[in-house]
This record gives sequence, structure tokens and C-alpha cells, in this order.
Amino acid sequence: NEEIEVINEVAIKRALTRITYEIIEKNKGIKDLVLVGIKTRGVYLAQRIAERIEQLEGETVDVTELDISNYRDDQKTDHHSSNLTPTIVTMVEGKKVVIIDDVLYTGRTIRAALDAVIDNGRPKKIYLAVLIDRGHRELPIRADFVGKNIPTSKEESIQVSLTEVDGKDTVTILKP
Ligand code: 3GP
Ligand code: 5GP
Ligand code: MG
Repeated sequence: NEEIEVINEVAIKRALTRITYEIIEKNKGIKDLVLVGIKTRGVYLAQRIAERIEQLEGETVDVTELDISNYRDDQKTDHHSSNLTPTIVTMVEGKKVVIIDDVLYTGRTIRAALDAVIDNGRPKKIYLAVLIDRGHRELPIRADFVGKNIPTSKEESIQVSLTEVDGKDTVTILKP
């Protein structure tokens, strides 16, 4: 097994700073903005982007977390929970929501996240920001803000390490 670093700590920092500027630019500010981080690592990315927004705009932004692990359409659970939608507590009615995740792959996680957000209310707009887009979509879903596109084969996997969880910031590609 071969492990190759594709982004280092500094590059992660730069990518998140760029994404932050892009979010502010696209929204023409941060009014009505809500960040929804997808567990686990999407939550920390959302918090980091929120910190940068606060540094740049001098105002706080709402951050909420979402756990969709039991709700993907291709991961059946034994208690018919697929009709349930995970809930988010922040009100999204009329808001501009940015869903944030570490890796975008098939798109099924994001489809479930869209359900969860829309179940809460009718946002004015929903964006998607991801640190890594590794390709291989199985649904018509794309990201509005991408840290880095890393074309992969299905046999490879991307390992995202973040200081808050893993004690270091790095993204590596694991080749079988
Ligand atoms: P995350 O919760 O921070 O996204 O899914 C649990 C963890 O396993 C994920 O962490 C992710 O980093 C890792 N992982 C690696 N490859 C895959 C994969 O192909 N699918 C999923 N769902 N998770 C993966
Ligand atoms: P999707 O639902 O788009 O197939 O996958 C997105 C989710 O699955 C992400 O939240 C991520 O946790 C996980 N995932 C899929 N592929 C990878 C990968 O190669 N590396 C990592 N770290 N996570 C992955
Ligand atoms: Mg993830």
C-alpha cells in the first residue's frame, strides 16, 4: 500500500481561506448565512470557515452539525429508519445554507443532507462546499466550492486528517 500526501497543512489552510472568500463573494456578504457541517470532519471544516468569516466580516455566523450516517439510501439499517430524516436544529427558512463536507464521492451523503435541510424549512439557497472532490458521482450533485479536485480510482481512498480529530492537518491518497 502506497500513501501519498496530496495536500499539506499550509495548502489546507489556503484552500479554506479561498473557500471562505468565495462564500462571502457569492453571497455578497454573510447576511442570512447558515453553515451546516457534516459529521465528522465536515463539522470542523465548517467551524474553521466560520472563524475566518468572523475575522473578515466581524460578525458571527451560525454553524450547525448534521449526522447523516444512518440515512444514506444505499446503507440499509435493520429498523426501517430510511423514512426518517435526521434533524438539524438551526432554522433554515429563508436562509442561505452552505453544506460543508470533507470528501465528495458518490453524492449520496449530500442527497441525504439536502433532505435533512429541506425538512427543516425552505432555504432561499443551498450551496455545497467540500475540501476534496474525488469524482465518481452516482447522482446529479456538484459542489459550488472545492478545495481540491483529486481524480481517484474507485480502489483508492482519500484520507483526510484534521487537527481537531487526528492531531494533524493533511490529506493523503491511499493506493491499494
Ligand atoms: P468523516 O466522518 O470525517 O467523513 O465514514 C467514516 C469515516 O471513514 C469518514 O470520516 C471518512 O474519513 C472515512 N472514509 C474513508 N473512505 C470512505 C468511504 O469510501 N466512504 C465513507 N462513508 N467513509 C469513508
Ligand atoms: P459520498 O456519499 O459522496 O459517496 O461520500 C461522501 C462521504 O463519504 C464523505 O462525508 C466522506 O466521509 C465519505 N467518503 C467517501 N469517500 C471517501 C474517501 O475516499 N475518503 C474519505 N476520507 N471519506 C470518504
Ligand atoms: Mg465526510
